[in-house]
Amino acid sequence: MSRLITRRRLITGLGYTTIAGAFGGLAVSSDFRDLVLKGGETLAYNTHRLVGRDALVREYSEAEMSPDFRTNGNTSGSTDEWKAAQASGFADWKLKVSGLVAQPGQFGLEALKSMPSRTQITRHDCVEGWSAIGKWTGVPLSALLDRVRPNPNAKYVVFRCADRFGLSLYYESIDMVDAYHPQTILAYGMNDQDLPVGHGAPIRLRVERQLGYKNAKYIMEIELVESLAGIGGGKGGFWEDRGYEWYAGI
Ligand SMILES: Nc1nc2c(c(=O)[nH]1)N[C@H]1C(S)=C(S)[C@@H](COP(=O)(O)O)O[C@H]1N2
Ligand SMILES: [Mo]
Repeated sequence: MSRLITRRRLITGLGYTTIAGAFGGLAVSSDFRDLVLKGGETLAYNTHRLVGRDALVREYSEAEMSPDFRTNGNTSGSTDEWKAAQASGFADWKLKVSGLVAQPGQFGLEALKSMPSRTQITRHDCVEGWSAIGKWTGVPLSALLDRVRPNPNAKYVVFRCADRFGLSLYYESIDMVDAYHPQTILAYGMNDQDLPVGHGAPIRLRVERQLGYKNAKYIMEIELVESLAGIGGGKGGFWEDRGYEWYAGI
């Protein structure tokens, strides 16, 4: 088991830090890049499931929190629906939950806040090479799923967001193992405040065993599906459809 972990660390480090950095300045064949990144993807995925479906990532102390947690990607929602909700302080915003569930529903912020909550101080790692430690408060996704009761054939949770790149709204997906992981939360708070607009208000995903781009901001709808084939370009996320790996394990 320890050899597995060591290899995982090695390859993860190579895949996301050294190699990613080297790509900035070097022309490396895309076949080689795919080999390294896909190798890391498979290994991290298998390790997270073999070593422990519920293995927790490290949590930090208040003293270790980053004084500045930068924003990245879009820093605001852009749909009319999101803008109208923001204008009302998200008082009339509702998260829709649909797809392969026994009890589809809509949940306002107060409803989400009345469910069990979890606060965690974790490190966010962006594929572009920066990290920051922040405190997140939200409802465990497992608690919300318990309310809507996924059908046995539900295999992925898809997140649909309110911000666009070009014509496409941002979207992401995770599997049921990460969906029920204890540190996977829909965060409505950051660093003891309401989640700021730049960081994804009113709610964003924290899926702590994966890289930054999996942590969808500006979530409007959650859909449970059996296959990712019908979502966007079929690879399970906005960046995945543009070449990033779907399982972005850290
Ligand atoms: N909806 C949405 N979610 C998103 C993004 C985005 O542009 N739109 N960017 C991703 C990327 S690449 C990162 S690193 C983090 C940035 O989160 P932050 O703005 O809170 O730092 O959000 C991720 N989730
Ligand atoms: Mo990122």
